[in-house]
Amino acid sequence: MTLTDSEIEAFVRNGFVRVPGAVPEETALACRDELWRASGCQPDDPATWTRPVIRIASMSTPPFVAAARAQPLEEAYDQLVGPGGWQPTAGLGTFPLRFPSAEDPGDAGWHVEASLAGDEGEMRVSLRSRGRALLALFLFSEVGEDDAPTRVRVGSHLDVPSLLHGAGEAGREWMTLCQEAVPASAGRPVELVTGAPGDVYVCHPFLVHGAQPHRGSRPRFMAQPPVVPTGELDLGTAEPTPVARAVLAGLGSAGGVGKQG
Ligand SMILES: O=C(O)CCC(=O)C(=O)O
Repeated sequence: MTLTDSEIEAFVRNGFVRVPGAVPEETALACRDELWRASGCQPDDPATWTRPVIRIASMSTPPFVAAARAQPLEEAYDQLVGPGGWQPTAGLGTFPLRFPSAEDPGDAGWHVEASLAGDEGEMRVSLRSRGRALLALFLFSEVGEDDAPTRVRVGSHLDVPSLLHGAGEAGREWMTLCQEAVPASAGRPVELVTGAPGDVYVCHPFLVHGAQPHRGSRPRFMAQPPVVPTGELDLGTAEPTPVARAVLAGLGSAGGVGKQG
């Protein structure tokens, strides 16, 4: 298995676990090369890096399929969400590519990820995390402290469940939830998502995180796809998954919650 018991406990406590080399380096570098081509920029010509961030929606060519299906990750998902609790994907989505720039990228605020769409198409988040089992942060370039590593608030996933409790299956509108989750987690320590191509940070769906401007010299390439669940979190079972245990811990509840959440 990919994760040790103490790594699983750290995931429950901190809201994320790093899986070094989850994707083989040659696969991660093949992904990076494809992302360069998709960006329209040249790796060896900084004059072509004219924007602080370029977002690429999704990629499903063989290296991305291989990255999404990397065995250590699938094992980690089984350990955190439960076997059969998540859906395999044929590729990866949302790549924020960040380039050295004095310009504000305009998208570096703290937030939790949205999980589901409401009746009006608006983005929402629910206590049982309908639509999102996990957030995965895949590194496709070397990322040091100056290279716009994603910032994560350690333990902030524990601050979110009480904001969702009582909101029912439809949960809450994403932006208004973030407006409360961000101040609620402001005192949490911050860690940076640094590492090597092929490292993946597997995060709790409620982890508060944010981008930042790139102050270094090497562009930062990553993906931040959801891991999509097959159902909703079971918070009433005698054996909750690690993701559900963290939600219960956030609620201060050892014995589970009622069916409506
Ligand atoms: O680019 C990053 O470091 C994180 C981006 C992010 O959190 C987002 O776009 O939702």
